[in-house]
Amino acid sequence: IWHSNMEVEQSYIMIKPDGVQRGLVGEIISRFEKKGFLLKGLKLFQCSKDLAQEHYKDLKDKPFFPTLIEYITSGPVVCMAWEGDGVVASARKLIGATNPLQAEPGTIRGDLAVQTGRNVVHGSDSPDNGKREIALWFKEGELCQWESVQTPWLV
Ligand code: FUP
Repeated sequence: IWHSNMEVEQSYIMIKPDGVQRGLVGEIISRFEKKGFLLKGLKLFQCSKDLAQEHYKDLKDKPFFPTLIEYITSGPVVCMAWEGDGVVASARKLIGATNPLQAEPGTIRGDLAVQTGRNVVHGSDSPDNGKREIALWFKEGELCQWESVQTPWLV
């Protein structure tokens, strides 16, 4: 199966400061690895208020927006670009509902989190937002073009 890289779906997945500080980085990354998506970008990163505000711009009128920005900028986050057919919707299933108390057991939030405002991980909500967020959080040259040797088993 051939497809140009531009057409392959990508999701921006981010381990939020609570996930980093609680030592959940390996646990969270491994769920996406085991599922079989392809890791194209990865970094530990302290983000600015401006970047956090741009990332969450659709929520800027919500009452929780200032708290959300404070939370996301409170410490380093792990930025990831994951690739694969259907990765955006699948990652959201792996992540679980926004409110961790409503997230199913077996999902990241269902297993590892309690509060909406401390829900350990972000995942893009559409392929277009995946593109937008990856462009926002990664500079040119930070993403790697590679193919996993597992790929023939997984597609
Ligand atoms: P999600 O796509 O699951 O990350 O959820 P949203 O885009 O709706 O919300 C983004 C973030 O805003 C959530 F991860 C946590 C925060 N939030 C609150 O703090 N309170 C709310 O009532 C809703 C969202």
